[in-house]
Amino acid sequence: MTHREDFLLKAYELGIIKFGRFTLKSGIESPFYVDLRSLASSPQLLKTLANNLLELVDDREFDLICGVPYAALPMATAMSLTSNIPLIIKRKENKGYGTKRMVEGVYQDGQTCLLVEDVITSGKSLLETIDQVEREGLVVHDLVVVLDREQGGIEKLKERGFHIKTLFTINEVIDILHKFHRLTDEKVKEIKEFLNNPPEVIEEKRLPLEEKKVQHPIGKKLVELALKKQSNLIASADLITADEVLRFANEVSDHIVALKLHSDIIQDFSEDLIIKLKALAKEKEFLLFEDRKFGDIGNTQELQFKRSIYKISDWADLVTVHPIGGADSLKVFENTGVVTIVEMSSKGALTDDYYFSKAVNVSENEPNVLGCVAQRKVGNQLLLFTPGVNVSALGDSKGQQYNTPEIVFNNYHTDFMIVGRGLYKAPDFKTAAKEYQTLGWIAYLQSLNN
Ligand code: 5BU
Repeated sequence: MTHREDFLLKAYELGIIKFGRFTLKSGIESPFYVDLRSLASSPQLLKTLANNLLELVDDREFDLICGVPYAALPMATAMSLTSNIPLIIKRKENKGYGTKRMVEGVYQDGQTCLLVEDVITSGKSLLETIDQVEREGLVVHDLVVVLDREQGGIEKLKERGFHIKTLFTINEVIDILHKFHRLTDEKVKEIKEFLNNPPEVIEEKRLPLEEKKVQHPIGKKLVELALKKQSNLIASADLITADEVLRFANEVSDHIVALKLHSDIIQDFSEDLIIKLKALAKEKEFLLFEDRKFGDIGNTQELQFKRSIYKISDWADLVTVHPIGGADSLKVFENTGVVTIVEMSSKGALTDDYYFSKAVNVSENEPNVLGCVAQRKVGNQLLLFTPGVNVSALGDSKGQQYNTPEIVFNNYHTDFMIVGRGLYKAPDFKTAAKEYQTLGWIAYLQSLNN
């Protein structure tokens, strides 16, 4: 018996793989179920496993080892103890209390880290994990995985340039268990059939804009404009004088579906500016979007919306609102389309998973909410707006984090990208807007086929 076989049989005794009928997270019925968490119950096996995993990457260099809870956490800890490479921990979920970071431990921007995972299936969740780890400023090149369920994950990660090694494939595990009479011929046949023809996971597909379930008239208008202009670009005119805003708006107007303002940063804001912007918006067909980020009780929001010197209710087609004040606070915006902020783009934002899911829920049930701002998928009921898009920077020194149009359309299934400095810091506003328009539209079309 080889060392590998010996290890596997002992691990099998611990219960790392069970046979029967199991409904997986994806809804698929599987004839086996893998759970490597029990490996931690045998210190000897865990040590052997740690050594085996380290051997897979002994030609590689990295500063940190990152364990992904729960199963891989003791493995990564054991690897760290053996190799003296410091450990960091990727949170499973940020539940809404305690620290806001997704990765815990001592680390610095730019450090490289080896990611340790228990099982890889399609690779999708591992890619999400990598994304979250890299968002904390770490660099991932290397991954080790204990078990490959052989459903395309390895290929997907290799294609993206990752150096990924696995200890066992599921077929190998089945063969070893068969060889040592832990599985009958019949069971092996059933499992192999399942492995050779894995049932397809039916994911909620990204719907093209025209098929999104948008009821709100402003939402419909926005979709109509996007299709007509072939643009999903919203320009953020974060400029501080009326002249600058107007010049910018004029130059980008052919390429955008909406102009987003922070009216309270415009030092000489006046009714005249609004009259001119409204005329331009009408002529060039775009909407006016006030990024006011209301965040109060309904009554105060109503006053801010209607009675402030900016008279937002007179001109804004769309406004942003933090749904933090609860569903009723969203009802005061009359016919203006409400875009809730369910997640922010900045580093360390407190809009974690817990807040996000509750905020999406409130948004989906409020008829005057047509969409939301987030950095991840929200489903097909809401239009998704994503800021933090820039093709030539990763972020700024004040916490902003950037993604490319490819990422936001393909990975987050966003509907509209919001670009500020990528446009108004460009030497030529019009050329920049045209470029972002093209990049955004191509990425959107690509994302429909993914
Ligand atoms: P930038 O220059 O592209 O970083 O500007 C982004 C704009 O989007 C800016 O007006 C922000 O206030 C706005 N924004 C954001 O960046 N991130 C968020 O999560 C939200 C709004 Br909500």
